[in-house]
Amino acid sequence: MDKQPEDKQPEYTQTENVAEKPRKRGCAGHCLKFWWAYLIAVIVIVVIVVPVVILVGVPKIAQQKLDHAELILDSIVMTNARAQNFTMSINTEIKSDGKVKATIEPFEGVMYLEDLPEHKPFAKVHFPETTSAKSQIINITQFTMIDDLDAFTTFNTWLLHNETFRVTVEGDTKVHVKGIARAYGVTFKKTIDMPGLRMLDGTTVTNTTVNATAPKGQNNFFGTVRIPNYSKVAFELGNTSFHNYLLDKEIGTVYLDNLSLKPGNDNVYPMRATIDDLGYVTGLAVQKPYCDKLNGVLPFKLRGKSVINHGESLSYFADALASGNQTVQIDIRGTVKRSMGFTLGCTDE
Ligand SMILES: *[C@@H]1O[C@H](CO)[C@@H](O)[C@H](O)[C@H]1NC(C)=O
Ligand SMILES: *[C@@H]1O[C@H](CO)[C@@H](O)[C@H](O)[C@H]1NC(C)=O
Ligand SMILES: *[C@@H]1O[C@H](CO)[C@@H](O)[C@H](O)[C@H]1NC(C)=O
Ligand SMILES: *[C@@H]1O[C@H](CO)[C@@H](O)[C@H](O)[C@H]1NC(C)=O
Ligand SMILES: *[C@@H]1O[C@H](CO)[C@@H](O)[C@H](O)[C@H]1NC(C)=O
Ligand SMILES: *[C@@H]1O[C@H](CO)[C@@H](O)[C@H](O)[C@H]1NC(C)=O
Ligand SMILES: *[C@@H]1O[C@H](CO)[C@@H](O)[C@H](O)[C@H]1NC(C)=O
Ligand SMILES: *[C@@H]1O[C@H](CO)[C@@H](O)[C@H](O)[C@H]1NC(C)=O
Ligand SMILES: CC(=O)N[C@H]1CO[C@H](CO)[C@@H](O)[C@@H]1O
Repeated sequence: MDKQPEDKQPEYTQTENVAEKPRKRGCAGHCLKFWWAYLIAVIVIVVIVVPVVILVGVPKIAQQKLDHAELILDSIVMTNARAQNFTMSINTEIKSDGKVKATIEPFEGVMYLEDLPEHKPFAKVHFPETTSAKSQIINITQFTMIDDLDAFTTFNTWLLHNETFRVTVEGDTKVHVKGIARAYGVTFKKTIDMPGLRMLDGTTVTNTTVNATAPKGQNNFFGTVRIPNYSKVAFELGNTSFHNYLLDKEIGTVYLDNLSLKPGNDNVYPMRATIDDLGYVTGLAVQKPYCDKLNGVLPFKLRGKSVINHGESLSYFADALASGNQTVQIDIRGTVKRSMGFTLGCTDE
């Protein structure tokens, strides 16, 4: 077996040594003689190879190009929040290498939390027709039904709790490659890293006043709340209330009316609260270490209680807000001083 190629090689070299002209002449004669063989070869290429490329190669490339494209989330805005539906605006950018000219048919994509194994969709997004341009901005505003309340509540909970989390957008569509009449089925699947609200960390309550003469059950504590939003999601919650704790004891309810949160630091709302036992609060403020080391500042905790928007209870926000506590430091000594004009000291003094 080894010898055969060695034997053949000189033969081949010989034919190569023959001058170019005779070879051409040979070909002309040969081509004329075997024109039918060439015709068959061309037909075979057209009938078999081209369809194979079109049916197998192009769709593979189309899917690959789509897989390599990048989906960038600019913002999500949730408005008109109702118990079972809301309006979602989702602004995205799709980036690709732009090398294949193609259009992608409009399609419906589902959104789910990548890191939960069930991959239960919490929303559907209607993508318009897109192209394979290098960069394109896709801003979608759509009415959105909440088909799976549990999944949507879990999404809101993750959004509230996490620093970042992953959301996947997935849908089947068809791609039209320029110059080919056929449309190819492809899957659009992109996972994006979404910054979350970090449990509203950094929330501050300032400008606080207390009304010690307000009757029981009425608002007796007021202030200004500033809530940072580290996420890219803006949402309208509505009239919200929170359980208010001081050292594990529930002391009353905090209300933030017409609350909506947009990305950034600019979420400033008047706060009102009904504190059932003001004596407990001031009593603690005059005890060590609060009265000395902490200058009369007390750690209050807030946990979501209800979210009412245009008369409808939004459980998907309320349950998310109820799933964790946010601690806020409130200057009780300053509050009393501002409202009543005297300074709380330490009981020991
Ligand atoms: C959206 O929700 C509201 C309130 O729950 C309801 O009245 C309305 O019919 C819903 N819209 C659609 C299109 O389902
Ligand atoms: C899409 O939304 C972005 C903000 O996310 C905005 O800057 C841009 O102007 C919008 N483009 C269109 C075409 O609406
Ligand atoms: C996001 O937060 C939820 C609720 O606290 C937690 O169960 C989940 O593991 C977090 N996911 C990530 C990716 O951090
Ligand atoms: C302080 O609170 C009062 C009501 O208690 C409000 O009228 C005022 O605008 C607040 N000031 C700031 C700077 O938030
Ligand atoms: C405190 O509450 C009482 C009863 O609601 C009210 O009459 C009074 O004006 C309030 N005081 C202040 C300073 O707001
Ligand atoms: C919130 O804090 C209160 C009081 O300390 C505690 O009873 C409750 O279990 C906490 N809830 C969560 C979800 O952490
Ligand atoms: C809340 O918004 C509604 C209109 O959306 C308005 O009528 C109402 O006065 C607002 N309430 C507060 C406390 O800002
Ligand atoms: C919040 O409550 C006030 C008073 O009841 C009401 O006027 C307002 O419309 C409510 N806001 C929303 C967003 O439902
Ligand atoms: C997108 C955006 O504005 N994010 C902001 C959310 O809030 C935090 C804290 O206030 C800011 O640092 C982010 O820049």
